[in-house]
Amino acid sequence: MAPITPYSLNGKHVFVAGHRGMVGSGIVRRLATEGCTVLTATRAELNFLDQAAVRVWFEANRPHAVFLAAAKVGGILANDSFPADFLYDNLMIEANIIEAAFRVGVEKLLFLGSSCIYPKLADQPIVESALLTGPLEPTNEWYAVAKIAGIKLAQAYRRQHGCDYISAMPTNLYGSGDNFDLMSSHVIPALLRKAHEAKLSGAEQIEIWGTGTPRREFLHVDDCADACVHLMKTYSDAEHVNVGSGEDVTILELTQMICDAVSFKGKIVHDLTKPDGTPRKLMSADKIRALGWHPKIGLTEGLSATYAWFRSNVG
Ligand code: GFB
Repeated sequence: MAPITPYSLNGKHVFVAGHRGMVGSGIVRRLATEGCTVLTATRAELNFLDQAAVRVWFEANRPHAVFLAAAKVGGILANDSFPADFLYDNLMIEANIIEAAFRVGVEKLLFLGSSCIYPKLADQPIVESALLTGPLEPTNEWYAVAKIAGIKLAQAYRRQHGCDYISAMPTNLYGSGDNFDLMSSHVIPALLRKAHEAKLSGAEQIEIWGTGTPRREFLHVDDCADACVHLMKTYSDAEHVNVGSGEDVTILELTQMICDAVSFKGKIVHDLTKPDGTPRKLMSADKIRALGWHPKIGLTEGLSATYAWFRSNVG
């Protein structure tokens, strides 16, 4: 690993691309204590798919640092149903922002990817060097290919132009600001909503997708935001860094924890017409731990906090 090059955010203008999303809003909250000026742009103000507009925005605002948290995201069904959107939108967003950042001399940029970049059957826990060693999980290969391209863009600008661009690969994230729409969401918001609505209506059961046997690793968005700021300040190298808790649960175990958080006591049944996705994707947390970071919010605590947020803001 290259020697650490500390990068201070104090006094800097820091652009959070995607500040209305779950991760972007978490990063904005986390930056409040860093002494920096946070720059944001709503979709109405700046369309990241529009290369010319992105260049104009960067020339006008000239940020020192960029968190690239803007992306088209969704759960397993959304990924499987809209492959063109997931590939095209994510390629354009990252290419436009990275090139515009280079043109105005951004000092440091952190690109956010996803654990689905790894081969479907990678050895577990998955180490960073497993990238591009095997075929991808078919339900989300389009999104994965776009995110792999983002990592490679950051590496290419580092190699050709000496840019200090780094990449973080978070595991499955959840928390305040999540998407609770049942067709497009990830598993945690979907099951929180299903259990909540079943409790309110007095239903005897909730339905989960698939067999419940896949294993997933989860991280609260506030931990992810903290990790991103930590990496921005302390990491400077070409290889991406896994951002996870280092622990996973089966979807059935997760469902039981969610039923407990919601106090829903009914049965769990399965919709086997829906996909399971990859059987397991537990990432190795060794690298980020060696960089001095570890998560602070356990899954039980995080699920309760997310349920409280859902009840105040959505349900
Ligand atoms: O969170 P999720 O949609 O994403 O699904 P992936 C995780 C697991 O939960 C799958 C099961 O095995 C689902 O079949 N599951 C059970 C449910 N019930 C439900 C439900 O009601 N809704 C949902 N959504 N799932 C995504 C990728 O994969 O993970 C993206 O498609 C991205 O590219 C993201 O990487 C983090 O973990 O399977």
